[in-house]
Amino acid sequence: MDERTIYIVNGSIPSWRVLIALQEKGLSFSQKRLFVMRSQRETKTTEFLTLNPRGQAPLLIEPEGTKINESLAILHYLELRYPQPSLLPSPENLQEYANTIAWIQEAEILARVYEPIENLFGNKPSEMSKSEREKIRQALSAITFNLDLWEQRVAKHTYLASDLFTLADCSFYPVLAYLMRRGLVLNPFLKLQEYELRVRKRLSAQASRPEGWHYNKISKTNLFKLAEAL
Ligand SMILES: N[C@@H](CCC(=O)N[C@@H](CS)C(=O)NCC(=O)O)C(=O)O
Repeated sequence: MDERTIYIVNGSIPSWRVLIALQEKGLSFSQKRLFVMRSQRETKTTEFLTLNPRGQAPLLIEPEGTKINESLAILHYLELRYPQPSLLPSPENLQEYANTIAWIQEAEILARVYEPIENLFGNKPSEMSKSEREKIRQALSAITFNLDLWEQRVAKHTYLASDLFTLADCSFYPVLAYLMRRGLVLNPFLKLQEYELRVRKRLSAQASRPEGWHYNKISKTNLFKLAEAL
C-alpha cells in the first residue's frame, strides 16, 4: 500500500485547511509541495494535470488510491472516513452542528471579499483608476463587516462554533491568518484576536503553518496598509 499523499501550495488557504484537519485527525501523510512561482507552475505539469485536471492544490490521494480535490470537500471526506477524533459537534447539539457545517462554507466569503486587496500585489496604487480604488474601499468595508460577524460568533465559545475545535475552525483559521500575514490588524476585534492566539497554540496549526511564515511577521508588502492609504 502506498502512503497517503497531500499535494499542497505553500501559504495557500485551501491547502492549509486540509493540513490542519489531517493533523487533528492524527493521520500520517507525505506532503508534496508544488511550486507555483516558477516559470513552469508545478500545478500545471502534465503529470499533475493527470491527477487533477483543474491544476490546483490541495489534492489528497489515499493509500488505496481514492483521490479528492477541493479543500472543503476534503474536510467533509476526512470526517466521514475517519470519524474519530471528531471535528463536528454532536448532532444532538443541533445548533452547534448546523453552525459548524454552515461556517465551513461561510469562511469562503471572507476570502472572496478580500480578493481585490490581494490584487494590489501586482499593481501600482498610484496608477489605479477611480473605479479600482472604489473596489478596494468596498473590499475593506466588506472585510470589516465580515470580521464583525465572526467576532460576535467567536465570543460565545472557545472555538468558532463550539467549545470543540471543528471543521469550521479548519476552514476559517487559515483565512484569518492569511489576512494577518498580508497586514490585517485585529485590534478592534478582541475576541478574534484571542481566538487566533488559541488556535495558533494548537499543534495542528503549528505543524501545518506555511514554511517561512513566522508569527507576527507580515509579508514584504503590507497590502492592508496600501489599501487603507488609497
Ligand atoms: N476551491 C479550491 C481552490 C484551490 C486553489 O485555488 N488552489 C490554488 C492555490 S490557493 C492553486 O492550486 N493554484 C495553482 C494554480 O492556479 O496554478 C479549493 O478550495 O481547494
